[in-house]
Amino acid sequence: MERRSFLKMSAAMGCAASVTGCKTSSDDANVVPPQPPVGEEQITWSSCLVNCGSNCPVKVFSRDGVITRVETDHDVADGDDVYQVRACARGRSLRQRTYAVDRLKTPMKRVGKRGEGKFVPISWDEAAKTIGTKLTSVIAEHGNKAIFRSYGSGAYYGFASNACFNRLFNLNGGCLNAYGNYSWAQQMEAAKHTFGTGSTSGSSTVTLANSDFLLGVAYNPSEIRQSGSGEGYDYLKALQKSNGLKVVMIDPRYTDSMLGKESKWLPIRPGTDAAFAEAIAYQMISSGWVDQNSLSFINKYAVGFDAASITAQKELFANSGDATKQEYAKVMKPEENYRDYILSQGVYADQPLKTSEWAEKITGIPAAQLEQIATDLQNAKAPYIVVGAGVNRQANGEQSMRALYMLSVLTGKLGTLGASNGELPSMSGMYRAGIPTGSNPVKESISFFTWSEAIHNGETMTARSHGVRGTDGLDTPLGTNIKVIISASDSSLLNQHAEINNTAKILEDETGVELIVSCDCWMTPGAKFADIILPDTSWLESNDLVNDSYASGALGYITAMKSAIEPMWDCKSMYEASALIAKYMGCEAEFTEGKTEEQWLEELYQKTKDSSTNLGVVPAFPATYKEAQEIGFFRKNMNDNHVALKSYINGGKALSTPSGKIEIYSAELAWRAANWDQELTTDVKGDTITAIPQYTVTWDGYEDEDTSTDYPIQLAGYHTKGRTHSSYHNVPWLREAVEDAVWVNPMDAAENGLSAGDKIEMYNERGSIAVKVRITPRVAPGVFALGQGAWFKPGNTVGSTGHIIDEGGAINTLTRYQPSPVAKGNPQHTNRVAIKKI
Ligand SMILES: Nc1nc2c(c(=O)[nH]1)N[C@H]1C(S)=C(S)[C@@H](COP(=O)(O)OP(=O)(O)OC[C@H]3O[C@@H](n4cnc5c(=O)[nH]c(N)nc54)[C@H](O)[C@@H]3O)O[C@H]1N2
Ligand SMILES: Nc1nc2c(c(=O)[nH]1)N[C@H]1C(S)=C(S)[C@@H](COP(=O)(O)OP(=O)(O)OC[C@H]3O[C@@H](n4cnc5c(=O)[nH]c(N)nc54)[C@H](O)[C@@H]3O)O[C@H]1N2
Ligand code: SF4
Ligand SMILES: [Mo]
Repeated sequence: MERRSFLKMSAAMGCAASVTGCKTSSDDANVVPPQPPVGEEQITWSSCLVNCGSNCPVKVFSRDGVITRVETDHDVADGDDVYQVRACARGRSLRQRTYAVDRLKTPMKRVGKRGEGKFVPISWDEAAKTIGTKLTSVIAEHGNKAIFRSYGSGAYYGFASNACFNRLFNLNGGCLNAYGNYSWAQQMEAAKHTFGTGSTSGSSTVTLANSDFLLGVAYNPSEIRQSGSGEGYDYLKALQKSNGLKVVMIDPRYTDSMLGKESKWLPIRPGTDAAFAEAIAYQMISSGWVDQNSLSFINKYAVGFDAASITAQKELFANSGDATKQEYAKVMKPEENYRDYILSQGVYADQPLKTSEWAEKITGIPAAQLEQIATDLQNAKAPYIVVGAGVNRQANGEQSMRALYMLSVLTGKLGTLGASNGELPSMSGMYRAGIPTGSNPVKESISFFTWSEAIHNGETMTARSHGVRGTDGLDTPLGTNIKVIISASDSSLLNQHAEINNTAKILEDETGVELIVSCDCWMTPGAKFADIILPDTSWLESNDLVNDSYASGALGYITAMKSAIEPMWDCKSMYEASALIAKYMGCEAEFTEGKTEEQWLEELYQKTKDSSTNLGVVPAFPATYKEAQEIGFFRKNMNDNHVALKSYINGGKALSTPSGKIEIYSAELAWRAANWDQELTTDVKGDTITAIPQYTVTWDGYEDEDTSTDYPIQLAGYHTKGRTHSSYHNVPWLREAVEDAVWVNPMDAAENGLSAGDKIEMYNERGSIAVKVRITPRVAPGVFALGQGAWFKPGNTVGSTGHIIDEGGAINTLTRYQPSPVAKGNPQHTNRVAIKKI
């Protein structure tokens, strides 16, 4: 029997035997390939396409159609220009992931209740027909806004990516758009309203070598950019090249970005970064340093430091002839300026002084240390300030990010080589042509985070209430609820979205979403909520063309992926799946343009090859895609040397803010504050919008007295080395290498009678999880820290607040669905919990 038919048959038998479909446990040992490999060894190139920002190439060894091992790139010697792109432990575990026991093997349809996880195998034809027919009827009845493709960052590069579904939708009138993202929602708004940028325009990491002071807030490139050539590598190289660089890191956890590389680690209480920034600003302003040293810079390049600058800008807007700016002018209040706020004078006279003693009580950082940072910033010739996205995933993270960005402005050193403005480092990459998606005729767009609410409230959601974009006015509702969700390479359907128990309830209700499709490779917690499951081919079974990703550091690259093995079982690529559905929507010919996958790849390769960005790649691109696959991997140093705001400060190019300047005072935010809903009940305490950045006491924050008695512990989330989000959770090697245990400071362990390895229930009003304890001084006292992304796995026990205990330990069982004030983004790092030994 041919190997492919053997696999197909064993899959069909396995699935048909029980109505529950294929095995779903993520803990079991993995399936060993059913035949011992014998033939000649083949080496092919593939790539790890998770959303970690790197897309590392991997070398796949196979014999007789069976993958035998996976290695990293080590094909060149490490030099200054080109060097190895070493995959991390995750990429190197791809064999286990490919042969995982919970691989989806055939299309399936649900037979039990939603979420119960009972499925039976069906044919691709039946699956495609069901989906195509439903899409057509929902579009006819509710319009295209009722169709939604959820986030899906699990495998989003390449030709056969979930962009194929967008192409399908756009050929049929489009779908509901989403703006923002789970990564950077709040900081993108903060950067837009400060620098007119998207939050990734900081100075290139390589320029850090020219700095004399690094202030890294929640900055953790060593763990979140683990590629051997990514941002983490650039960070290490810059530290090595630098001369006398002082490194101060602010994080509740002692991360791998420190481990001796830092001059100082100052553990901070989660969500208090704005207070941290304000105390430093207070020192710099009240001491007269700003007046003597940077005031002329601030007056020239920024608006909002004092009342006079706001009055002048107000006047300019009022006389601009631009209707929007004239509206802004009406709500601008010069008395609400930064200097008065920081010094607690004028309209802010009733506020406590923002001294370092004040901030010490809030942040947990000693007053003397805060003062030292102010002094270091003042003395630095080129202060490199960088704020990681951990801060933006906090309640009112917009305020915290803006408050921190201010420090770079106060130094007056922006535009200098070695200095940076707090944004994430800018990075460029090589160009890669992808499948054309066409344009979406639907104009309306919701915040990515509010999709779960749009299932029942889409009809009434507006710009004023939910930040809906693309409608006619502030109070024009979106007008439609979401009726179909295509969740492709996506776990935000459940595991990665906030408040899992709430999301599950919304999804279980079949009167809400009428069709949920999951296109994945594994039986994930979210896939269990699907009505139809489409099994995708995994990367090692795919031919594709991908580039580096958004944080791959100074090196750019292209991988011409070649499948090491035939697609297993009855898996089909997202391209094939979309094309089949297109057939049932009457647009197959338009979808495929009559081309095979091979022809598409050849065409996209030619476009990629001819792009001017890609000139000088090593080795040179060969003539055809097929030849490129034989070489596999191409690299080029992009020579990044961006200096934040240089073109504005040294080149006179106006910023994209309404004033064209750095906005300490944002008139647009003043307008939003006046016009958007800001119902500040105790429940959403602190979710304010203000024209200048301000520290607020938020719900579930350190100073939130309403929840601190019942839930005394602040739980900080973070992105763990053992996974990329939920991806790779089902790889036993990685579960061993990076244990899913909650970090507890020895002082808290003693206070709560906890020993290493204890199992505890962590709970709040939203849910309960069971998790192991790891005792370590690497976390701030009073703060517990848990890596996000573990798979939700409800057990049989009811927890302390009436919810079934999640034995999987998914942090989103505890997080809250509470869109942030400006971005309507995800404050998933803000959590308060209580604990109980199990
Ligand atoms: N509490 C908390 N929640 C968070 C975060 C947090 O910090 N804390 N972080 C947020 C952030 S920044 C992000 S970006 C999101 C990420 O959320 P997601 O975009 O959902 O990312 P993943 O969890 O990696 O899920 C990707 C899915 O793709 C599937 N997949 C992988 N490879 C393939 C493939 O080849 N084909 C197909 N069809 N599927 C594939 C995986 O099995 C997985 O189900 O999570 C957010 N959620
Ligand atoms: N290994 C690994 N790498 C990844 C990912 C992954 O899941 N695993 N995900 C990728 C994706 S999509 C993204 S968006 C990025 C995310 O990258 P980041 O957003 O930078 O990652 P986080 O771990 O959420 O946050 C960074 C640090 O912030 C700290 N932190 C949390 N709350 C606070 C706070 O209130 N104040 C301060 N000062 N620090 C705080 C955390 O302890 C952590 O060390 O990582 C990418 N890379
Ligand atoms: S997870 Fe990221 S760093 Fe690790 S191999 Fe994959 S792309 Fe590279
Ligand atoms: Mo992300």
